[in-house]
Amino acid sequence: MDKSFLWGGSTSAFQFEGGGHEGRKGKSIYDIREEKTQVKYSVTSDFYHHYKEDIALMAEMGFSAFRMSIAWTRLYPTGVEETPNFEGIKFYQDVFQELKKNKIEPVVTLFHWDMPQYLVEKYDGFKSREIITYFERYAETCFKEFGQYVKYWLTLNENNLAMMIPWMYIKDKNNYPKEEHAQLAWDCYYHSILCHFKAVKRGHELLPDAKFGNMTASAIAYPLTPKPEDVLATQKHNQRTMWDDLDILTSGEINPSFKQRMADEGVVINISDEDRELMADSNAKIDFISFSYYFSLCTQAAENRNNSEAETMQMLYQGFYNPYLSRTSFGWQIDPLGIRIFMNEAYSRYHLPLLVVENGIGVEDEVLTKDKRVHDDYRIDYLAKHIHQIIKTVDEDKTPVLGFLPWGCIDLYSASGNYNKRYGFVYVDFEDDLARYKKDSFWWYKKVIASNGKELEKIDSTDCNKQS
Ligand code: BGP
Repeated sequence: MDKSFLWGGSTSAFQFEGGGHEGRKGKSIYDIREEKTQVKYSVTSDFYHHYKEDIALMAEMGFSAFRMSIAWTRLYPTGVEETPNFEGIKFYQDVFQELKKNKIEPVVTLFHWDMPQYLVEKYDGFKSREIITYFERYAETCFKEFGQYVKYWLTLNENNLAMMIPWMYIKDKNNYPKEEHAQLAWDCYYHSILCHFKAVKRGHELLPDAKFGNMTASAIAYPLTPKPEDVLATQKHNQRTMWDDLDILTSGEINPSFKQRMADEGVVINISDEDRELMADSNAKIDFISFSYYFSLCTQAAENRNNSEAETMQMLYQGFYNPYLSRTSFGWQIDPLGIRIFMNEAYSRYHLPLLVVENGIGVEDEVLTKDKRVHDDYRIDYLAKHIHQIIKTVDEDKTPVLGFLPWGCIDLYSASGNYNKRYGFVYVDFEDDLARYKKDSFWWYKKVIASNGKELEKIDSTDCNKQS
């Protein structure tokens, strides 16, 4: 493994940052959710007030990179202001300076789902083309204000899902008749990718030395059986869920099968000459592919299905369980080889380096012992197996991988399980003043990083006691 490999962890603003009522931050869709559900998105792990302590913990583990997102509403409280909010800029500059001081490279996502609520109310988020101007203004501010600190930028988190769950960023899909949902999905997705292209183009113009990537949710599907119909169904599934989006982002064009799918669904595509020009612009092309990977799944052709119904995994993938794999308590299949299979296929398709920006095992009700320890062997086991396959991808398959930034390195709010579902190397006590405690995996990951991935074996927890 190259010495420049980035070791670290990953978070997002709406799940980790908190400080929701401070620094003149505006409301995002999650702040509205807080009003309805009492889930404290305005607090979460409170990185806003704990960032120095958290960065020190990252530095202690040996992180060379940290992925975080900017809250759009911290810079533009409603999204439409002419000038950015100085307090918001100052907060992120302080964070980036602290990271630099600790020799940690920030990897920054521009949009991790926290759409300004004002833009939802006024324009229905990405449903409207108007949003592109505001997103471009916001992205440009980020590049100008933070460009001196940030080399790696990601545009939109898991944007291939925008086609599958477009209602994430709009007020209510039920405001549209069912027969318009396919068009709605396309409108939201199309405007979001125009935001992506605009940001990458402007970013390359303003910051010629920086690198720009997308963020793909990868969940590679295997055929449930070797029946050719199942293999074809799987190929189409992967095309629809992952490659269609990456084809557009890398080539600047919608591939013919995607166009056909939209025509079949009655979707009308209006792509202006200006849009075409933007998407084809070499400055608007990504430099690397970043992705999340948690599990794989199996698919099967409809005609081969008997009684067994497909299950919904991670809220949206319709799939079958693989009889050769075990699962997490949340039903996510544990498949370390899957990350290697995904990366090799993505590289052979697009010839771009890969960056792992999410991976890990989410666990409910983790036990904090009386002496404030968490014996998370399951996490060490899960991550060790995935890192082992990433190393093989680089060393044996010769697929370039820039780094490994597992999800929720310090406990944060889950997107699907509130704060009961934890991923971190550091335990955050949400019940007791948000105190931070090092889990066994903290010491293990520190060794992994120090050995550049060579020492993956589990460490004895008595060892952890000695080191604390
Ligand atoms: C990804 C999201 C993250 C994170 C992660 C884990 O899809 O980008 O924001 O939430 O999944 O999912 P969960 O929190 O549901 O366990």
